[in-house]
Amino acid sequence: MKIGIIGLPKSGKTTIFNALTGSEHPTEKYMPTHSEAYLGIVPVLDARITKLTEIYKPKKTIYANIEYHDYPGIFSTEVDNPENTLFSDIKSMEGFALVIRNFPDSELEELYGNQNPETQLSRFEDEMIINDLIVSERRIEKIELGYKRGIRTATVQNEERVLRAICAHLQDNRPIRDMTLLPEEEKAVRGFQFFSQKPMLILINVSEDNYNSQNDLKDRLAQRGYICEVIAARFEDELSKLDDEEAAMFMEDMGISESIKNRLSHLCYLLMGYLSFFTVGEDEVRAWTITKGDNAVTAAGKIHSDLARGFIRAECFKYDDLILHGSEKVLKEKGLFKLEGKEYLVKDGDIISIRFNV
Ligand SMILES: Nc1nc2c(ncn2[C@@H]2O[C@H](COP(=O)(O)OP(=O)(O)OP(=O)(O)O)[C@@H](O)[C@H]2O)c(=O)[nH]1
Ligand SMILES: [Mg+2]
Repeated sequence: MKIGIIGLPKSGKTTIFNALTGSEHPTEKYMPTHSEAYLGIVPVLDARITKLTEIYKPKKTIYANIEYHDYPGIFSTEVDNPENTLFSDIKSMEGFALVIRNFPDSELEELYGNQNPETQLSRFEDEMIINDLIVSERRIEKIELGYKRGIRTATVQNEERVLRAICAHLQDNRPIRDMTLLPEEEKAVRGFQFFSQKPMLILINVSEDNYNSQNDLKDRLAQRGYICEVIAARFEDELSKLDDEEAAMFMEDMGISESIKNRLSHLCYLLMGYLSFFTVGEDEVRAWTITKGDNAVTAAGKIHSDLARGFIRAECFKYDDLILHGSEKVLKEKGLFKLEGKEYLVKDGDIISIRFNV
């Protein structure tokens, strides 16, 4: 899963990235923003995989992971050229974590303005919307030029229709992610990788002192449909450099239940509507990521395209049942070991083995 950490300049993106990845990129206040994104791969430490490793004692354990890309501060002045390379890189992300500065710092406020969190969010949403609008309007103009030259296929007409609906929605100042697009409509415009179509979670970066006083803001954002998390970034960065025992002590003081790594992993799965299924055996215990609503063939295809092509059945049992009853043998006796067909919708925590023939 690829998540882009984005936000206005000096909102604390790199501080959060360092806390997530254990890296030590500079976060100097007066330094010009970095020109390239930092990339970090963070394993999703699913406790179920750890438990399955104890049970199966495989040669290899493979956790899922999240690729975080920490971008330089963007949308700082005006709309950039939509074809700018940084933008196209950002557009290749599956989802965004938008960092909002809500810690007091008079120097940063003087340099970058003292905008309240909701103003920062609107500013970001507006910039995304304008950008998407420019891209869709340009494409419509090109399509119209094509019509004049006699290029009028059903595919292009369909694309134009969807783009016009998108433009109307954007002109209403609403992000595309709020639109309900049919699968074929979504497919017609997928190539544009619109900013405002991507799922976006909000990270409110606060000082340690204000960590526990953000409930009103959280509620207001939740009412608007955002998933958000309060983060005392500098504190979390310091925590991530401590050993587990020491970190646990400080976390308890602050009322932080889990490491920032784990909290964000949960939120990213929730944001993207992803779930995990597992494969187990002597060789390997492994977590796989799919989208809620994916069927057994799609899940098989994640493992290998041959498994999807030659799919016969999925042998399937549930992680929770395995833990409850102790062994695959008991599950079989109790009828909790199922053979599922192509249309079976894979659930979070399913343990699957694909029968196939190619
Ligand atoms: N007090 C306080 N300062 C913070 C916090 N997070 C970041 N800062 C400070 O804000 C400044 C910028 O932090 P960065 O993490 O580099 O911010 P950024 O968003 O990556 O900045 P750019 O990439 O340049 O846009 C630094 O001086 C940090 O020390 C925080 O949680 N509390
Ligand atoms: Mg940065």
